[in-house]
Amino acid sequence: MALQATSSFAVHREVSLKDSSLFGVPLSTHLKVDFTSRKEFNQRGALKTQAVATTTPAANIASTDGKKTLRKGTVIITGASSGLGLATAKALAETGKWHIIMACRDFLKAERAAKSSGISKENYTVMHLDLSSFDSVRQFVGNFKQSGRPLDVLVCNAAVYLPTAKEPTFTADGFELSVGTNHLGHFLLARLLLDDLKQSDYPSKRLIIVGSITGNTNTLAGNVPPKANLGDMRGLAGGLNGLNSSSMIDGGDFDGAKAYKDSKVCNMLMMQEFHRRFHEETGITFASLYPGCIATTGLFREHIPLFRLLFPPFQKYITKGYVSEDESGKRLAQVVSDPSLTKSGVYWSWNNNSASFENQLSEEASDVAKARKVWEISEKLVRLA
Ligand code: NDP
Ligand code: PMR
Repeated sequence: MALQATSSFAVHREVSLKDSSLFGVPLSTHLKVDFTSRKEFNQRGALKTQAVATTTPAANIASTDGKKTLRKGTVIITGASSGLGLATAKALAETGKWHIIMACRDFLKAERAAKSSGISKENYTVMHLDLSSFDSVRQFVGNFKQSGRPLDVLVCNAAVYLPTAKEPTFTADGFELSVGTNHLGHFLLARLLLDDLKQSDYPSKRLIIVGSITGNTNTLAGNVPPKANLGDMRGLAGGLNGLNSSSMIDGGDFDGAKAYKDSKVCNMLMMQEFHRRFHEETGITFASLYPGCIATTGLFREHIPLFRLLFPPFQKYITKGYVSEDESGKRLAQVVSDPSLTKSGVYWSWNNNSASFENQLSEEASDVAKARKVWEISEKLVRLA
């Protein structure tokens, strides 16, 4: 078998919702391969790899009439098998101007998702990436590099959210799963692909890390307990392994919802630290965003059924923070390709008329010293330092 909002509710003061509960939930609580490593499955199901040599095309290609046209951009989107990532892949594919590398942990799910979204074959390639394993991240990067494709935009989008977990679970390398996947996996990926982005001759090269309102305590949503708080990062420095260190960044007891929000703070801090370290030298645009509350996605798969039933109408009719998957995909697609969104170091949000604006991050999510510290500790954890 050959396999080839937003927040019109944003408030700039602390709101205590410690004792609230909602919906009975206590609030405190792969390979279409046109690249390098051409992978096929042999009859026994094992992967074979053949090298296929390709050259990097220049950004501007002279057409037959002598006019220069822009080549297709290449964008890697992690977690493009559902939700925001898939909707973004669809929106970009529809323009005909992008080739999307769907970097996903489940090849068949991604292929099916691409097909059922109507993304045409020539516009995407599914490549295997499991962010909860550093080996997988390195293998993905190796495969991508061998493909000979340029890298114009990288979108760090994939995430897990484990709000009902009583005990922590861990990545292949022994880090608490939410921070290990959402932050550390993406941190390693982005660091390993930075040179490829740097080498791109595309008019605007970008590294986008998806953030969220719930990691920002300068908003009402960010004040729903448990609140994000990295503390002095003793748990992160200890390796988040739950053995000789806490599984939580701040050293506290495990709380899945907080671990997710903390991971989003790390995502937003890392976008800014990349900007400070590399924007001037490389010309890469670093950006984050809150796409709106996409209450119907797979992100909430681990939540209790009642929450999944009531969360969409609650966001639609009460907070009015709800956004459809299609609309969120258009928003992220803008951050990927809109010529007016080239400013670096920005956290984008959209108002109720779906107009983008530069949003303000919370004090912690914009703390320069914390960003440096998260960077330095994370470098050690992913074994880059
Ligand atoms: P989904 O669950 O629909 O999408 C998450 C994606 O991440 C899936 O494709 C999933 O793969 C993938 N993923 C999870 N773990 C891994 C892993 N170990 N390796 C590779 N891929 C993995 O959720 P959303 O679309 O809602 O979330 C996308 C982003 O949007 C996240 O960063 C989230 O924090 C952010 N966000 C979401 C909001 C919302 O309201 N939904 C609001 C604000 C931000 P698989 O399909 O195999 O499970
Ligand atoms: Mg929240 C003011 C508006 C607002 C917005 C825009 C969101 C977004 N939420 C808001 C308000 C509230 N929420 C209020 C007032 C409550 C308490 C009644 C509330 C509760 C709540 C819960 C229990 N909200 C949640 C949860 C989740 O489990 C979600 C979460 O925190 O995931 C980490 C969530 C979210 N609310 C949002 C958004 C965007 C989320 C989910 C996702 C995310 O940050 O990725």
